[in-house]
Amino acid sequence: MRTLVRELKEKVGQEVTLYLTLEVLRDQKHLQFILGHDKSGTIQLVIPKSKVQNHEEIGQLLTGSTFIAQGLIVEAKQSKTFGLEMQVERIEIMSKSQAWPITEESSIDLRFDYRVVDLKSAKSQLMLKLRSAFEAGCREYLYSKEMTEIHTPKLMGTASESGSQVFRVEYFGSYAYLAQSNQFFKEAAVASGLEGVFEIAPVFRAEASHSTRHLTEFTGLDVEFAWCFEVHEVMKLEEEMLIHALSKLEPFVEKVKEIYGIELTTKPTVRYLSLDEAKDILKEKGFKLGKTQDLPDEGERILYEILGTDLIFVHDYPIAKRPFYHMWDRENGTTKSFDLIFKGIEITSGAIREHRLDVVSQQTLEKGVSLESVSYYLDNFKYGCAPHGGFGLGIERVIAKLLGLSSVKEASFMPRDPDRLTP
Ligand code: AMO
Repeated sequence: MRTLVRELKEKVGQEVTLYLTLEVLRDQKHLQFILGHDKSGTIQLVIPKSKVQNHEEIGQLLTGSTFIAQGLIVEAKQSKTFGLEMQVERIEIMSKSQAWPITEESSIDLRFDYRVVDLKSAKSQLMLKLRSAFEAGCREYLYSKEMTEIHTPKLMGTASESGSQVFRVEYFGSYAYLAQSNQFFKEAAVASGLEGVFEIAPVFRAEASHSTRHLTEFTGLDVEFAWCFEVHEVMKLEEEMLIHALSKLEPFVEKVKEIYGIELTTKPTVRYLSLDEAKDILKEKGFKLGKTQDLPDEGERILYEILGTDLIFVHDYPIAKRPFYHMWDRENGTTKSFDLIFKGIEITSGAIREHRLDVVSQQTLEKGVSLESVSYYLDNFKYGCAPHGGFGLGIERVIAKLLGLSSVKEASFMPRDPDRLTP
């Protein structure tokens, strides 16, 4: 029966079986020392050559090799693995690793070429676990709001948001498009009568960008819910979701400090600003933006530098900068929309949507989009749809900022960018 490393404190004086991966091996005249780990911790093994027949084969093992070890757990004050070690009686080798082609110091490109090895590093392991816990925290909050998780198609007959940034793939003698957003579908789910829905799924963007904030495939957390009327209701829900999810990362604080050398944000500070207010703050620092201008990436970063607030909700973007499906406020020339900036980078766009067929049709035309090209989307509103709003969040951007990663690519399991489709 398998014992986990974290259970060994209760096993002193007992024979146990461990399933391990080799970290380091030291081969001496009469003894071999191995540091091996499982998912729960690392333990030192001592192998007396006189007792273990296959010690020569063991001596050839390299980092990453996997094996099953049987032996006695004993106290050993000098052992760095919490004062315990195993006196090995038997080792059964499961797989022999070749020499690793990368180290933590290798270039980011080489590390991505060998992502399968890079994922074995303590940094990658922690990133993957933290990411999973963050998503679980968001899910937990959204379920508590009685929302339903949905899974929408990623193959589409037409481009989901706009003609650019879309991947076209061959589809039985014709073409299909990879979804750049689940906007149409999540609103269809609300129109169906589900009052709150969410999805955590891949989003495809054919952006020929080599920046540190863009992937061609990222993971979107999309939320949409009925019976909300003002953009503050949408922002509040997202704020609560993030505060809940980040608080759930508390158990990672120490490990993140040890492995990444940074303080993990589990209690973020929050601020709300209209876009005009944000521009005024930037103006004081000599960063001038016109009335209908958006915040450029640089502006987001500087705003964070000035305010020092983790989560900055910026609302009321001009009609000129927002799509036809947002609710417009014609009097002010703005939309009931927002962006959320986390530690200097946009992680979310959201809005109250226009649910009235005549109004959304008019806005579609004013944006120069033909009604025909969005006829399926407009069907959402032809047969009755409650007022609603929602947002889309990029998971990799959140994780990259939480861990101080150099690029969103490092927060992706196997990143996809204009130059990378493998491994
Ligand atoms: P938007 O296009 O702003 O909004 O996307 C939402 C969020 O997704 C993330 N994101 C990206 N992450 C990595 N690589 C990319 N290329 C990339 N592009 C976007 C960002 C961004 O804030 N339908 C709307 C959402 C809504 O209104 O509900 C939408 O897709 O974090």
